[in-house]
Amino acid sequence: MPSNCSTEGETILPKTLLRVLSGETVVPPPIWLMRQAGRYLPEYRAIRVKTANFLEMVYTPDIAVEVTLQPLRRYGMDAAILFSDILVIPDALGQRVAFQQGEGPVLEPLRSVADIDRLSCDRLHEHLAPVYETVRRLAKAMDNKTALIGFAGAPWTVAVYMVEGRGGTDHTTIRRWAYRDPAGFGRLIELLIEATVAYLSHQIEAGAEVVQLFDTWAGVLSEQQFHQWCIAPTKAIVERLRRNYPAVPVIGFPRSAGALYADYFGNTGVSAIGLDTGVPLSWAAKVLQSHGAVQGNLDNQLLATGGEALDQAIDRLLATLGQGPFVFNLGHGIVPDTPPEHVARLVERVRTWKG
Ligand code: 1CP
Repeated sequence: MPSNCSTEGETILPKTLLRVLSGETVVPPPIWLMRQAGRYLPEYRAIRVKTANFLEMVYTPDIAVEVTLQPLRRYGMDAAILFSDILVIPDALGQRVAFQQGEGPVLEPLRSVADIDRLSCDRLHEHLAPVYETVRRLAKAMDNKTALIGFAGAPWTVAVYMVEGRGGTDHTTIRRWAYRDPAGFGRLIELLIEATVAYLSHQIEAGAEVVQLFDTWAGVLSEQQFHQWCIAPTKAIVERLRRNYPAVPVIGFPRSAGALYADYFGNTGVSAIGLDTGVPLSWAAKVLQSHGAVQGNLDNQLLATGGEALDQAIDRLLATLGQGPFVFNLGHGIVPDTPPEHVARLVERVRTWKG
């Protein structure tokens, strides 16, 4: 439980991110950015070229700790996010995952219930031990202002990669499977719920103070499928985490869910919600912020572009959402050609906002 800890007459306030996630309004709001570690930073690229592949970075605690801390050194963000990937779960369940240089992930696609039944949680923690070690080291490295965020992909989004075999598809195979054989497909979602609860619980035990569930492909689902494959599994994960870790906030990010954002916030039990770039700000302030904290949603392409339009968008976001519990972030991850100076300018502008 984040609390005021008094030591020798000095009061240490809880970290701003934790205050906001518990429903408080903080001026200026805390800021961190999705993909704040990554290829837009020259110091990341310097390490990346020396490593055989991306997963080796993730499974080597020395490297994963270093790249997690790089954006904190440059910008002093209010949170660190564990350097890992949502696809370590299929990898740990026994499905082969590869990342080729300059390309996205490639997986051997699941196409039948028999394929699902070949996967198992048996070696999950053994496989993910290096990630837990990274979290333990990061927890020790945090100062008293910076929160440590752990994460996982939400079941639907992880299933998209497991069934489609790669990113960038129109999700035809998985959506048709889910319609044709909901019981069979549901076994994959059940397995992912199990694995995700186990994985996030270990991250929390290792020192993660907040967890985020990335449902990047939530927006391709129809209303009925959204309830079945996005809201219900998320609710199951949140309930099970809450039972053991009632004080650890969960941020949900059902990207591109449109008006279904309201159903998601009302039904999953998440503490806070990540907004994609398309969510209208005044609607979010009125409909979503009354449920709890909101996080987002500056356009990552505007951050890459910079200039006056960037400043104006930052100010508009602060003016509209900064009056309530708000975490400044992007609507999706930083793109690799973003000039690092633009990020510095953004952080400075948010930090000097007076409300
Ligand atoms: O080439 C490289 O250096 C690898 C690029 C990269 C990075 C830096 C990948 C491959 N993953 C990551 C790290 C990562 N992934 C983090 C680290 C923490 C941080 O934000 O700094 C996080 C939280 C993720 C989560 C992730 N991975 C998501 C959900 C969020 C989102 O961006 O939508 C998804 C969908 C992935 C899959 C993935 N991993 C990597 C790529 C290029 C992709 C996307 C594939 C696609 O669909 O095109």
